[in-house]
Amino acid sequence: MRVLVVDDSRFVREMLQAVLLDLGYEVAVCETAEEAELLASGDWFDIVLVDLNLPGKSGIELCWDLRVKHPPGLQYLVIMTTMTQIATHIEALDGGADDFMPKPIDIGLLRARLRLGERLVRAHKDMHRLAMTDPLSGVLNRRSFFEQAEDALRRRQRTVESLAVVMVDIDHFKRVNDGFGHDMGDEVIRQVAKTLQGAVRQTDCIGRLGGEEFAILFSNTGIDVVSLLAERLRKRIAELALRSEGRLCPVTASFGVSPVLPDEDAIEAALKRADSALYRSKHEGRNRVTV
Ligand code: GH3
Ligand code: MG
Ligand code: MG
Ligand code: MG
Repeated sequence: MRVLVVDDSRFVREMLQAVLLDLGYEVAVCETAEEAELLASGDWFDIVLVDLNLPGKSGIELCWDLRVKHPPGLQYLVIMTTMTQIATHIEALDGGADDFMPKPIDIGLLRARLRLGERLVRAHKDMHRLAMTDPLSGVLNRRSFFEQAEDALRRRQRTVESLAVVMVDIDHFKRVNDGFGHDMGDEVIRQVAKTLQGAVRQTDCIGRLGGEEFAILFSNTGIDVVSLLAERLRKRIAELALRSEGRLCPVTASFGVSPVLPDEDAIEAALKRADSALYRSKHEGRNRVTV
């Protein structure tokens, strides 16, 4: 867990930093809301401890801005203040803080707040992961594949970074279901997904777009290399040798590959081209890669 401390008092910063490091947190400290926003724009912080009175933008305004600008994750934001009026506490909570902590800081109370923050952040991360993942195969579901692809396209530096998509469709999958049963069909989907996942980098995203159909977005990889990778994946899938009650269940998949062109800011057109290439793979006899 990463914690950010924002306080214009050097004493408070140093004290909190020492306590938090001692508790095993990764810690960053700064003096102003403006510095905090700069840090938060480059790094993710799970818990932010913010002094109410800061020079310039106030602690409450900072909480609000952190909330608005970093919507998908959950940050546990705590306002620290010497003010004891209920009205200040209400203002802090309504302004985007999750909690407040009286100053001078009581270490026992701080630790309890941190435990609460960790519980909330963990629960949110678990939910987020569940919402993103296809439960059968463990890869991204259709919605989050498109979301992540969109992010990757937005982030890319068009002049230097090449992106490419690969569509994968299991061949004659109906025969698997019909000949070996639906459970074996599910197992084939899982094994194919595992094979795909085992052979690509963390930065590439894999999604299950439909029944027995997957898409992979390769970042920073030229089309020639992606074609070779697809060929390697094709081979690995054909070599799976899955058995059901002693009977060998043949599994192959067809692939279609397309670059994402430098002027494209959405992934749909590239997926469509990859799908046409996949269609040619099917047409020409399946178990092959077409670019
Ligand atoms: P082709 O080589 O042309 O792709 O033939 P195919 O039989 O794989 O093609 P088709 O798309 O017609 O069939 C896909 C089948 O996948 C139909 C559907 O019943 C089955 N299916 C879809 N989702 C699941 C799933 O989650 N589990 C299982 N076991 N079967 C599924
Ligand atoms: Mg202050
Ligand atoms: Mg199929
Ligand atoms: Mg299909």
